[in-house]
Amino acid sequence: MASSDTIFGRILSGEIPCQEVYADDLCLAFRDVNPQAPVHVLVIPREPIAQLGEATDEHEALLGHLLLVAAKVARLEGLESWRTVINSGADAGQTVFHLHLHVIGGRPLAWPPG
Ligand code: IU
Repeated sequence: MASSDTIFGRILSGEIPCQEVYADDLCLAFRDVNPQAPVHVLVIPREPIAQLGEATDEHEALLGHLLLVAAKVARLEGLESWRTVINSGADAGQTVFHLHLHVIGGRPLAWPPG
């Protein structure tokens, strides 16, 4: 499936609404519909990259930007500690094949994840 055909592509096009937290020319951040913590925000690039494992050298600046936006979202949400997770591939738990960074916080987080 092309990444632009995923539910996140439909959120980016405005076809499906979301609870937006932050947006700029390169990305969108919105609340996860099934939050795993008091704060659970997804940061997605507007460019439809299916998963981190498919990113290339030309995405270097974009990937750096997404990390900085994750930190910005954490600040906007008032988090001092948080976790950013990228699941790449089905066995890692990826279910939506449009690259996304989870920003999870607002409660103590255990390690390692399952
Ligand atoms: P994952 O890393 O691919 O497993 O994360 C996908 C996330 O997308 C997961 O936390 C879902 O709850 C979330 N999500 C969403 O926020 N809105 C949706 O319409 C769908 C999934 I489908």
